[in-house]
Amino acid sequence: MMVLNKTIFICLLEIESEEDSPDQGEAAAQYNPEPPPPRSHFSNIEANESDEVRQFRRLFTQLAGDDMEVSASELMNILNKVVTRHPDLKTDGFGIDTCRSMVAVMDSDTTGKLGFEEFKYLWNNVKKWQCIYKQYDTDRSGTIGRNELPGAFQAAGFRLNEQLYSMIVRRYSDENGNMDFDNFISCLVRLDAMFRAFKSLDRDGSGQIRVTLKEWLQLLMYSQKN
Ligand SMILES: [Ca+2]
Ligand SMILES: [Ca+2]
Repeated sequence: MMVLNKTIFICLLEIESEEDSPDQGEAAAQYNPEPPPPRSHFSNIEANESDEVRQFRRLFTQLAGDDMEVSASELMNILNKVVTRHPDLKTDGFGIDTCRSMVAVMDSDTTGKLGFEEFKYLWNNVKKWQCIYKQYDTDRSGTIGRNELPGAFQAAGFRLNEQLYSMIVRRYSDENGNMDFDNFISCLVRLDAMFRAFKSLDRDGSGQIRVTLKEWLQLLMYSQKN
C-alpha cells in the first residue's frame, strides 16, 4: 500500500517524495491537523532545507510566477492539469469560485494569494486526500458515494456524526449522493480550515468558543482568525 501511495504521489507532483505516507488507520482515531502554515515569506529561504523542499520550491516558483504567490486562477490551472492526468478521478473540473474559496481559507497572512508555506500545506493535503479518494472509492466509480464517505473522511482524520455527513452530502455531492474529486477536495480544505480556526479560538481547549459578531463574520466571509 505504501508503495502504491508513493507512486500516486509521484504522478501527482512529478517530484519524488521522501516522506512516508501517513498511517491512515491511526489518523482516523482523532483529528490532529498539521501545524498551521507559518507566516513567513518566500524570501526567508532556509539555508539547509531538504532536497524535497528544494524540489517543491522549484515547482512553487514555476506556478507562482513573478509575484511569488499562487493566485486562485493559478491554483485552478494546476489542479485541473493534475486531474486530467488521472482519469480515475471523476470531476467536472475545479472552478474559479472553488479555488477562490480554497485560497481564502488557506490565506493566513491575508495577502489574497498563497505564499510558499500556505501553498505547501494545501498541496500536501491535496496529495494525501487524493490517495484516500482513490483508496475509498471501493466500487471504482470515480466518485465517493454516500456509503464510501464516512470511511474516506475518517481516513483523512475527520470523524463526524451522521447529521454532519448528511449536510455535507447535501452541499457537496450530486443528486445521487456521489461526491466528485473537486468537491471532495474543496470540502476537506474547508473542513480542515474550520477545525483549525475553531482550535485557535478555543484557547482554553474547552470545546466551546465565544466569538464577537466581527470575528464570526471574518471567519465566515474569509476564514480569517484574527
Ligand atoms: Ca497569503
Ligand atoms: Ca464510488
